[in-house]
Amino acid sequence: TDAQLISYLEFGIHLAQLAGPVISEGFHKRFSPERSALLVKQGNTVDLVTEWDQKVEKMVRSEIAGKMKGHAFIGEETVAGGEECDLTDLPTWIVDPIDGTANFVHGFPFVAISIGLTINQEPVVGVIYNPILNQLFTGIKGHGAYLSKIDEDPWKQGRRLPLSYPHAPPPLTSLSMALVSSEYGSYRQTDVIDPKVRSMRNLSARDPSELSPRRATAVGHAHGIRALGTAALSMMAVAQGQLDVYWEVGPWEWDVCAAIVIVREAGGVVVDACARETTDSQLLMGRRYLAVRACCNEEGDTSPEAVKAAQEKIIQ
Ligand code: LIP
Repeated sequence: TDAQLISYLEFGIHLAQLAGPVISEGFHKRFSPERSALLVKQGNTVDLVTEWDQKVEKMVRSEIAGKMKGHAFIGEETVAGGEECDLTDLPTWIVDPIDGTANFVHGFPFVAISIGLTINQEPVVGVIYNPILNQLFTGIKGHGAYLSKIDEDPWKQGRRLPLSYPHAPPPLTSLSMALVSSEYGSYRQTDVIDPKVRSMRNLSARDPSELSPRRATAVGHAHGIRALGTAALSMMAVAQGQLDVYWEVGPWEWDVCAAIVIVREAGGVVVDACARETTDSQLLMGRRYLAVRACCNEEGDTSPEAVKAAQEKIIQ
């Protein structure tokens, strides 16, 4: 029921309130003498895990086990530790304790805990909290998405997403006006990186056939490409209307579960980046994501042409 979903969102905010101070403490202590203990795993030299990722996940997981009987849990560090975590129809908390771990290690302040809830394998509640910038993003399926501070009531004191400054951004009918975000990710084999580089080239390079102004506005290159280092917060930039498009192949369900709810509740779309037809469960577990901001066209929806254009530019 709606009341139940609201109580799950409140519980998600409670988890963010517990985790926030621990993440902040780690972030600010990272140059202290104990910093040598910061990295706990470096099998893949760019897929970083710190003692704070593990500490936060342990804390959140035991709080869920204690207070949400019968619910399941999927967490980045739990899976990394070798536990089987299949997605079932049970209410399932899908958590990345620190999304943007490389940012955390380097002191780039885009780090967040991402807490999603699925019911019947469908993302229904999302809570994303960046404790460094004190930004709390929340969403419930069918009830809108909000940006607030951690100690505020999202509905009474928060701002509904997408933000408008004070006017909504214009419709996004092609990529030629878009600010696009993507990532190289943590798999750096050339056969993974090369197609991403080609997609970025397609998005940014100016083709001689695009020199005529008429054609340039139809299919031209994007205004710019950004890489924030966190799937969750990149998608929150899309939800706010600050970025037009986010796409990435490679993130996991804990990076995007909460963000899928929030982007959609902010009027945007999240679909398979390779244009496959998917159920929500296949999308969530599929590791290929394309999010496009709301654009308030005549129908009030994100234009299907913009989504199609993005998919065509990106697919290799
Ligand atoms: C990271 C993502 C990032 C992606 C990395 C990684 P982590 O999550 O948010 O966008 O490019 O591959 O998955 O490891 O910082 O939790």
